[in-house]
Amino acid sequence: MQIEVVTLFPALIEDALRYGVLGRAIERGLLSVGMHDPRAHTQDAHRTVDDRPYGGGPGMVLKPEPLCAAIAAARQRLPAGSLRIALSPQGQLLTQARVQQLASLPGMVLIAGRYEGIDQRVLELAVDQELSIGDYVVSGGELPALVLIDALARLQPGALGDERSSVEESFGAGLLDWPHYTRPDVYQGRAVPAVLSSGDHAAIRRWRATQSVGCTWLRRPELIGRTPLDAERRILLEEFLQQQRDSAGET
Ligand code: 9D3
Repeated sequence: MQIEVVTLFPALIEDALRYGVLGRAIERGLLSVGMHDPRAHTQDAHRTVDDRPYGGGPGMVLKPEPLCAAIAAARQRLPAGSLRIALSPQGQLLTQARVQQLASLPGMVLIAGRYEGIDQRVLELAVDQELSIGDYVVSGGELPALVLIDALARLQPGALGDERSSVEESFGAGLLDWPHYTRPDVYQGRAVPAVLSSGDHAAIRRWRATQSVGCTWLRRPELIGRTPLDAERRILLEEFLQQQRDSAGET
C-alpha cells in the first residue's frame, strides 16, 4: 500500500514512522509513505499557506491553491483507485471496520489540516472523504493521520510477524482483551490467577474468553450491544457475572 501525506509538518510524521510495527512494515516494503508540504507549492515570497477566515473570527484557514497543488502532486505518485482522505474534526468516525475497508485500497492521499481548518472548496473539489479519530480536540490532522497509517500498517499481510495475527485481532474484534500477566508470580501481595500457570490450555482459553466478555460487559457495555454475543459467549458472560456475585458475597 502506498500513502502520500499532505502536511505542513512532514518531519513530525516521518519521525513517528520509524518505530515498532510501523517502522518494520515500511522496512519490509509492505507500506510506503511519502510527504508533500503545501509550503513547497506556494508562489509568494512569504510562502503563505493560510489566510484569515471570511466572515471573521479567530484563527486562520488553509488556503486552497497550495493545498490543492500538494494534493495533485501526491496523487500523481499513486495508482488508479486511490482515495483522497482529509483528517478533520467534522469527518466520519474512524473505526476498525473502516480501517479494514481502507486496507484494501492500493493507496491514498491523507490530508492533515492545521489552524482552524481547510477551505471548504478544497474539501468539495479535491477530497473523497473526511475522517475524524474521535470526539476530542487535537491541534491538527498529523496525529490523526498517524493513527490511521499505524492501524493500516497492522493489517498489511506480514506486518505482525509471529506476534499476533490480524485475523486473531479481527476475530476478537468487538470485545476487549483479557487481563495479561507476566513474572513474578506474586507482586505486592497479588498473585497471578492460578489457572494461567496450570498448564491446562483448554481451561486457560476458557478463562481468557470469560474475562474478555466479562470485562467488556463491565467497562464497555455498548460494544456488546453492537455485536450480539454468540451462544458460547453468552454462557461465558453468565459464568463471569456469577463469579462476580460469588466474590462480592465473600467481602
Ligand atoms: C472542533 C474544534 N474547532 C472549533 C472550535 C477548532 C479546531 C480544533 C482543532 C479545528 C481544527 C482542529 C484540528 N484537528 C484536526 O485537524 C483533527 C481532529 C481532531 O481535532 N479530533 C479528532 N479527529 C481529528 S482529525 C483532524
